[in-house]
Amino acid sequence: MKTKAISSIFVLFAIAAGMASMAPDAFADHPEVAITTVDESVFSQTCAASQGGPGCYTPSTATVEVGGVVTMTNTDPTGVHTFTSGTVDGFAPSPDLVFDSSVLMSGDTFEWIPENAGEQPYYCMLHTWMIGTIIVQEAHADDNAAAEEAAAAEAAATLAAEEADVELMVVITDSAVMSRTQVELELSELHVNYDMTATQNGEVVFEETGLHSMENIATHQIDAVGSDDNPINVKVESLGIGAPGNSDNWTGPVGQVTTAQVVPEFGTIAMMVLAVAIISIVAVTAKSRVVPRF
Ligand SMILES: [Cu+2]
Repeated sequence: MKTKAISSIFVLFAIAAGMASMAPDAFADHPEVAITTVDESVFSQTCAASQGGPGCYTPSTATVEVGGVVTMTNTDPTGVHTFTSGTVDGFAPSPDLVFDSSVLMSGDTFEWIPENAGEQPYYCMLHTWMIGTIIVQEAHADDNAAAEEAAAAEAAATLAAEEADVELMVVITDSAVMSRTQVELELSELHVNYDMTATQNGEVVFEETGLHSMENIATHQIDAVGSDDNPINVKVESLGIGAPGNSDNWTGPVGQVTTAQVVPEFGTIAMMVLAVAIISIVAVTAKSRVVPRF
């Protein structure tokens, strides 16, 4: 449990450090920007932010001005990629039709000239773990007055986003299935990212970080069964709400902890097994009665 808390603090530091390093960049002069693909991202997902990587496009967050040129090049020698505007939920892409390079062979380039300021997400149609963001700013954002204005607008937007922040409710229920426990999380929001830990007698019986639930219900199997004497303690810690791997854009509470003590009732399957077992015992007892005793 202690380790968990410490690692969450590290995550917070990492996010804060990431934001700090991005801030000065956001107001620099970017009439044009070049984006490339990470080598071997065709078959390796290790570049993906959701896997702890730096992102499968370089840079994964690029900044450009309205009217500037974004040059997108497939520099990955091992295969084909696309730069397609829109978002990906898990493996389901939602193109927004702002731009689409279509399939780029290795070495091919596609250009896009943004017309409107704002954040433009994009992904690879062929490898949905490849996602990136282009931040389009009003031209002359390097001008001091404009930069201050932009900073003020961003601060206001951040405040508005915080005020509009969704509340997250997590309900933990469970049932014993054979010799395992099925924990069901009922989440008040879609696309919740979270860590889940379960301990029994102080021992960790389940620990997974960076989980994502697209639905309002998520189920997890724990290789242990709780009892009144030996309950399982389940802890769910929210990391934010949003598409996996895109933690910069996540909303909602970070570090909200929901705990539950799990002492499962027998699940349906366990009941059936128990019933069959009782019937067999009765049958065996009945049979053994017929066996003549000497
Ligand atoms: Cu790709």
